[in-house]
Amino acid sequence: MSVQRNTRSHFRGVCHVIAAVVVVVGFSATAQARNPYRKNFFDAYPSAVGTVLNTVPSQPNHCGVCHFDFGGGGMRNPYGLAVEATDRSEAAILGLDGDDSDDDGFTNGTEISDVTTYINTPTFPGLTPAIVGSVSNVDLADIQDHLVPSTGGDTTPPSVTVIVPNGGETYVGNSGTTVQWIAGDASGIAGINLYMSDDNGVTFRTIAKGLPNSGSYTWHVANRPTTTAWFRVVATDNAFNFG
Ligand SMILES: [Ca+2]
Ligand SMILES: [Ca+2]
Repeated sequence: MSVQRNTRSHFRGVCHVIAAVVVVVGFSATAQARNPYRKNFFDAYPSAVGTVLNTVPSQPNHCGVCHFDFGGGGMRNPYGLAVEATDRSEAAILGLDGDDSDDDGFTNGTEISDVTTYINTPTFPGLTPAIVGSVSNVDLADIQDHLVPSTGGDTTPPSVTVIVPNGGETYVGNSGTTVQWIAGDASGIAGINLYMSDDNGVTFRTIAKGLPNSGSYTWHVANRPTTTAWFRVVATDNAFNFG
């Protein structure tokens, strides 16, 4: 199929995240073992008590500071892994204050307790827009504005340039091809979503979501012959603007 240059900049896609239902055997024993560490966290950061880190409408008194499953148990997020590697005492938790466990550019302490600089404090020290799709047993709307600190000053969408394909290419179905883009933003790029249309831009299908801004991706082209295909790259910045 041939691919036309996509010059549209507005965002059409809607995030659909399918939350996995995880059955945890022996949950009550896990919960009992977990409570002291949860208490240690809020003793270390008393300003976080009563905030989104403590409780959200869809999962009151959740365990989402450390676990992808907000109900508790299962795989830890990057901050949870860092806590797990210590003795999980209040002092040990405070010892992680200067680390950036989730690698979003802000230290754990800044995310949890800097209420003067940012408008959405606290943010989750173990979650970023790129990995928030891994959470379960919570309504994403409860937490999506609390992933990365924001000053609220950036209303400018990211700049995105599609490099390959940029028009006229022919791809063979059921084979892999490398697509490339360049995206940038003053607040930093939180994630990249890729879409394609095989009906001249009327509807778009998702190719991939939540990719790092690496500039390239191997797209396995579906075997749906068309001469009116479009390729779209959507970047999200850390202030939640789309471009
Ligand atoms: Ca961080
Ligand atoms: Ca974060």
